[in-house]
Amino acid sequence: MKRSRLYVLTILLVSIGLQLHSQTFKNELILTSDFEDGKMGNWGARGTEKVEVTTEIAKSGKYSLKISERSKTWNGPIHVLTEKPVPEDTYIVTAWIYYKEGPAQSGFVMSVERSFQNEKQDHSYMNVASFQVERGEWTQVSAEYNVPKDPTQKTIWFYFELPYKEDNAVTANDKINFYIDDVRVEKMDPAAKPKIELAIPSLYESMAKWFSVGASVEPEDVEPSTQKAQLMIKHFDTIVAGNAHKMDSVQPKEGQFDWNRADKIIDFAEMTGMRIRWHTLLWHSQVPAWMFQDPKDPNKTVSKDLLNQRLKNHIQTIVRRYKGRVESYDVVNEVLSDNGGFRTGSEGSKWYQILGPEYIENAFRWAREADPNAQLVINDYNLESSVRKRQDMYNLIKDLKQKKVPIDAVGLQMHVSINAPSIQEIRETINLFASLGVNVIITELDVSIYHNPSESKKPITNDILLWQAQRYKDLFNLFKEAANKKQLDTVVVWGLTDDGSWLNNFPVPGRTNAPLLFDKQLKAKPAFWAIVDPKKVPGIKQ
Ligand code: 9MR
Repeated sequence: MKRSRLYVLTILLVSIGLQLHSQTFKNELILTSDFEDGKMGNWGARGTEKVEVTTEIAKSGKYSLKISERSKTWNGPIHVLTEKPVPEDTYIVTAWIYYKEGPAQSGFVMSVERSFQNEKQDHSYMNVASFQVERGEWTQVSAEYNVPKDPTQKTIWFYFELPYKEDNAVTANDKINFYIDDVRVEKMDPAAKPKIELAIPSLYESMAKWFSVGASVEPEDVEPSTQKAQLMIKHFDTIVAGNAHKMDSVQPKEGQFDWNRADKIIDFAEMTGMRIRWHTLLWHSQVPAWMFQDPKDPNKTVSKDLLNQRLKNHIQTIVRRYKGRVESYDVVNEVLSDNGGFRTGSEGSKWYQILGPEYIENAFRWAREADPNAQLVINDYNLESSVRKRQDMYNLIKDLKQKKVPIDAVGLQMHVSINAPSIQEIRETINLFASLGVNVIITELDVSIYHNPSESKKPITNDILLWQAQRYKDLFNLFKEAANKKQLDTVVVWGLTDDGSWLNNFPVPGRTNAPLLFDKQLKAKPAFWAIVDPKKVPGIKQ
C-alpha cells in the first residue's frame, strides 16, 4: 500500500520532535571532590575554623571533609568556583552534608563570595540557596548560581555555612561541626538555559484596560539582554526593587549614599519605559545600624532630634534625586502592629520607640516637600485578613488626612495563600479604603501554595498549580472590578519567577514554594494563563 503524504509528514515531524526531545545537553564538569586521595585539594577555611580530611564518616568511600572549631555562623569550607567569571554562565553545585551532634535539624546555606579588580572594593557575599539537614543523615543539597554581568569581578568562590547571625547572637547550635562529601560542580550547557516564551500574550498588555502590572526585581534580574530582563520587559510595565531601594542598600554609611544598585533598576526602567515604584523610604527592617546609634558612642541610642534629621535627609535626598522619575513611593512600610495600634519598639520599630507616632506624618510631609507630584503610599500586610488591623489602618489614614498629611494611597501587600483570605474580605478591604478617598495599590502580590505558615513541605503537583490558577483568576477578577470602580490602577507581584521568591525556605526552612506567575524555567504557569486566557486552563471557572 502506498503511504499517504500525511503519513510521511507525520513520521518526519515525530522523528524531528523525538530528536529535539532526546537532545542531550553537555554540561562541563568543573570539579569533583570525594576526598578519596586523603587530601583537601583546594578546599580551605573561611576563618579560624579547622577544615581537614577525615575517615570518621563518609558518604561514599572512606573520606570526607570535616569542619570543626567553628565560632561564627559563616565558618565553613570554601573553594574557588571560577577565576575567569563569564557573565551569565550558570554553575550547578551538588554536595552531601552531614552532622552528628547538635539540634535535630539545622539550616545550611550555600553562598558565593566575589572579589573585584578594584582592590579597594570590598568582596561581595551572596546566599545562593538554603537547605534543611537532619542530624545523623547525609543530605544531598544542590544549587544553581548565575554569574552576574559585572566586568570588574575577578574570582568567585562558593562555600557552605549556617544561616547568618550576628556574632553576639551565635549559640552552640550555630557552631556545630559538620562534614561534606562528594561535591560536584558543573557549568551548564548554555543551550540548556531557560528561554522566555516569545509567542505568548503579554501580561501587562492583557491588563492594560484595567491596571498596570508590575513585578519586584533585584538588580541582577534586569541586566539588559538577560532572559529575566526580557521576561520583565515583555510582561510588566511597572517596576519595584525587592531590596535595592531599602535604607541599608541606599545609605549603608551615614551620608554616603550608594546609588549603584538602586540605579540599575531605575536606569533599566527608564530605558524600557516602565513606571517606577519606590519600596521603601522607611521601614523598621533592613535599616543600617548607624541610623539609631549615637554618633559619639554606638552603644548609646541616637537622640530624637538627630534621628529626625537623619530621616528627613534620607527621604529628601532620595525623593529630590528621583523627582519626576519615580512615580510612586512607599513612604512608610508596616507601621502597624499585628496586635493592634502602632508597631512599637517591642515589635522592632525603633522609629516609634525613639520618635513616637509623629514620624509617620513627618515622613509624608518631607516626601511631599521634595516632590509635590509623586504618589505617596502607606504600605502594610494582612489588612484583608485582620479586621482589627484594617480598622487601625482606616483610622490612621483618616487621622492623617484630617491633619492634612499628604497621603495618596494605601498599599495592600497581598501576600496571600491558596485558600485565604476570601475574595469577599479583600473586596471589603478595598471598598473601605476607597471610601476614604485614597487609591488602593496591590503592592506585593503572591499566592503561597501552603494553607498556613507552618504547613510542612509538599510536592508541587499539577492539581495545586490549577488550584492556584483559579485563585489568581479570582483575585484578578476582583482587581478588575476595583479598577472599573476607579479604586485601583496598579497590581505588583512580588518577584518574577518562583525560584526567586522570598517564600522559599520561609517561614519553614527547607520548604519550597511556588507563589508566582512564572516558573524557574521562565515558563508561564497555569496561574498566568488563568488570568490572560482562561480557556487554556482545564476546569477554570470564569
Ligand atoms: O523580598 C524581600 C526579601 O528578598 C528580603 O530578604 C526580605 C527581608 O526582610 O524582604 C522581602 O521583601 C519584603 C518587603 O520588603 C516588605 N513586605 C514583606 C516582603 C517579604 O518579606
